[in-house]
Amino acid sequence: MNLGAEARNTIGVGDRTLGPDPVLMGVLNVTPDSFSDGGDFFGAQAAVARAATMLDEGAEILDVGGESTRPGSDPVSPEEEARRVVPVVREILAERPDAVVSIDTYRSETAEAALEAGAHIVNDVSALRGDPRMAGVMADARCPVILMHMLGEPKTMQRDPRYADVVREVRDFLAERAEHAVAGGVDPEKIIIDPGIGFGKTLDHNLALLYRLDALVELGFPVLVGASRKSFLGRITGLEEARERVFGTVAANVIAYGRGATFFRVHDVRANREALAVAKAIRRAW
Ligand code: PMM
Repeated sequence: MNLGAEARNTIGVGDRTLGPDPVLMGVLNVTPDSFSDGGDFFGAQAAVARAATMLDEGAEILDVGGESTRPGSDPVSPEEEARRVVPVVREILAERPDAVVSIDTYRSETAEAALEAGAHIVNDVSALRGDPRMAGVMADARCPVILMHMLGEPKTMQRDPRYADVVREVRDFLAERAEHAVAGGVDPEKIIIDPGIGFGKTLDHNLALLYRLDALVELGFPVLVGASRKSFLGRITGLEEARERVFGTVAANVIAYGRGATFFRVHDVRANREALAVAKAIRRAW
């Protein structure tokens, strides 16, 4: 699907427009087992404090997730997921009414509950495959939706992932999922696409996708990249501790921006904001 002759790099959220300048989405995992913040922010109060810090550091979106999708992780029940995220969404918006909140879920019930609590965007790592009701919920809510590529499922996705041509397959998948969303009533102008760094991909697959991100941009949807602290960066730098992978994250995001990405899902907001501000200034000067 190619909906516009030009690459699009903005998205409307209510009466606001996000992009074309780099937009940082701060990660707020409300889980006891998420790989990179290790449960530090489990509990609504700690999560809200972390959200405020990320907003102050320059995050434009907060991505609230209640189920870890790290490789090898097990799903939680829908009830438990909603119990974790809904109070956090509500509390963030009570304290910071101008915040833009996305909900990281593939379940329509969780998405509905979070939207009801004030969330603005749905971040669906299954690209509407996880729940047949999701497209309809998105269409009714008229909210932006992030469609991410994943090969397999979190429990097993890192067991020998294979592609004949990873860039072409990820691009074709995202084009097909966008068509599915639009057929289900989702406004094409509300779709963001994401190559799903680390989701059923080897180191080489991740590198190819970051380097050839322009092939996704050509589909005509804004592109989000979630490279932050991921294990492929540890493979390159030798850093086993996820929280130490900040410099590698920044490098990946600056390259991705140069290749046309607009949205960056990150844990370390300030480092990425400063680096992307410099990258933006250089692009403008050219
Ligand atoms: N990565 C994770 C979770 N959700 N959502 C999108 N759209 N893109 C991603 O790359 C992505 C995501 C896993 O990382 P985490 O455990 O650090 O949140």
